[in-house]
Amino acid sequence: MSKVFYVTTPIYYVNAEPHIGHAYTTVMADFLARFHRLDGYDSYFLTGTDEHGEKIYQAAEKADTDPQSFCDRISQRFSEAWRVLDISNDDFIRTTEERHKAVVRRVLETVHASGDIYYDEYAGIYCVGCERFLTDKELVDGKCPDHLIEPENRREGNYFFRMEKYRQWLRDHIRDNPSFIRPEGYKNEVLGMLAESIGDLSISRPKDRVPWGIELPWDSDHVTYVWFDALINYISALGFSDDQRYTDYWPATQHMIGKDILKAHAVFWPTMLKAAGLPIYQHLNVGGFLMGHDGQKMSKSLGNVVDPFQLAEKFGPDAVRYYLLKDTVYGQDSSVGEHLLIDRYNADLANDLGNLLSRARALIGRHMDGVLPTPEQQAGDQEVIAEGTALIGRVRPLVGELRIFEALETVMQFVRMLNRYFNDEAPWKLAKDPEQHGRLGTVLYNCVEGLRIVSVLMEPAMPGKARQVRIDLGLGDFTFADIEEWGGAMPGTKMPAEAEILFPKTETEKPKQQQTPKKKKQGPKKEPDVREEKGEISIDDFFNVQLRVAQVTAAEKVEKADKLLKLTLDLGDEIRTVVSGIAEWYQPEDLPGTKVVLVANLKPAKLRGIISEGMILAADDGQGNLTLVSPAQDIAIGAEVR
Ligand code: ME8
Repeated sequence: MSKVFYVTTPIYYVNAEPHIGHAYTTVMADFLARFHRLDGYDSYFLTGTDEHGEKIYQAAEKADTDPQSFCDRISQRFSEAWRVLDISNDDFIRTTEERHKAVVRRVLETVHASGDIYYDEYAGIYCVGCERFLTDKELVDGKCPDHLIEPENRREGNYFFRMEKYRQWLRDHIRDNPSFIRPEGYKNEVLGMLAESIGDLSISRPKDRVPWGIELPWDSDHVTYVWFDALINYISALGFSDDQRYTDYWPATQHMIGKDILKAHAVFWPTMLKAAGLPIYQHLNVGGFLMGHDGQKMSKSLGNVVDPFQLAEKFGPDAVRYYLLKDTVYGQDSSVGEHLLIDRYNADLANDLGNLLSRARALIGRHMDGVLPTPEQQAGDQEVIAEGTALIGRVRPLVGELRIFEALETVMQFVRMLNRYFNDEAPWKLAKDPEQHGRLGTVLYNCVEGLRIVSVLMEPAMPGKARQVRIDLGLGDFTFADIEEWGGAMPGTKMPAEAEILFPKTETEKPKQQQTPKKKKQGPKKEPDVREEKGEISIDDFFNVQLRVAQVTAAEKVEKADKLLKLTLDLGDEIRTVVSGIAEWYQPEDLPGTKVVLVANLKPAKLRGIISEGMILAADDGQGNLTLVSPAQDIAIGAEVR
């Protein structure tokens, strides 16, 4: 196979549990791995855990356990986290594995033999969080800006790697290969670092100080850990150097990291590889930080972490993945929160994508016996067809430049276009006219075919739900090569009769309703609230009313009730019956197709023997005029009115 793609995440420290920052980088890498797989690449994806070093040794001591058992336990937590988030890594490397340690010793021997490693006494300021000596310039208010701790003064005998020797070579390489470090801001940051001396890199610790590392092949009193150990995982996992995977994948390497470990990956790692006589990686992709509600970087040491397991349990792995990819700009910092996830989920997934699927399914079930019809395309369909087939060509370069949210937005724009097409063509109206049966079939076919293309493009972001879309439509799996042309959904395909709602709507957590009255009863006597006297309600009371856009699909008179009409309403994800007192103003035949606003969470009531599930809103001027409230512009059925 000629097209090859190798993507890696950082290997995560096992001194604490996985959090959403780790999940972010891993989901991003998984997106790319899956995207390239679907695009015909031989794609290989590596993640793993970084298990040696002082802080892990200390964490194990604190947990009153031996370091290896401690590492085993936390490393397992990372593997589990990635299963929960549907991460498709091909390998999981641990730095305490023998296959890794053997490669570290070999690389050390090579660089030592070439004279690029020497022994010296070193005195400097050391951050255990970063596991490296810092320079005074890196401090902010005397503290490490990433870990907010004061570094320690240290003096000890270390082995050093002659990193400075390779500075000029690295500068030239970065200048000659403008996309080596991306996005560009980080490239400039690294060039800034390289404009002055970078010094040599301390790569070992005396074993009597920290025993938890890999013994140096030529001096058993010293161990190496963290950078000279950890970075080598990217090649040890490929079976460096005689394994075919190393030969195949290493030249196509893309590292995904967070900006906190930029220097290690952009300066230490390429110079180490160069000194070992090895080719360097292709791209270093640098992500920004996810910040907590407090606006601070989420990190173990700051204690403001969000648990990716909990989010996935609540909203499903696909919603979490989609949110992380769609609501962040790669390379920049972003604030994350559950309410933002819910907004994104409801807008893109429940309203736009989920609704279209359930509406198309409902009509095919009702009018086509659940069988995908044969289309007879017309001029009016060409826009949708052209857009659908152009999509992969638009998305591919965006992903290539790591503009992931734009790539997903491009797909969502097409979903919205399909929704507009559905509304404009009004297949529920076509269904009423037997002569329009062919046209109805064409419109429904185009919606299904559009959804097929969307599902394939969404698969790297939401592997589970994307496949579910196709299962619900009776379709199988496809690659990107299968979505370059319109027509991959085979007419005659039978849809399953039953399907669960793809993205059930989810509500933002609101304060509990009964709290306010309770407080009033128990609290001391006070002046009546003026707003209560005026009949005002709190914002929470208002938020408790669920208003949604619905479309009337059928209307009829209620027997022996002059004022009542029985309406059938489509909310996208469900069909409701509502009895409404509008017969004086509306004829039943005028109503189908009209969009109305439904009070959706009203207790059902029996009116003339009919269960009415909600109320629709109408404006009444008190002078005999009444008009239904409709959205001013077209909007998807099911949309929330707020
Ligand atoms: O640095 N926002 O491991 P680590 C976004 N073992 N990404 C975040 C993040 C946040 N708030 N917090 C962490 C190490 N990350 C070393 C790496 S590689 C040879 C050795 C992500 O457990 C981000 O990708 O501290 C960051 O670079 C990585 O986790 C650091 O993970």
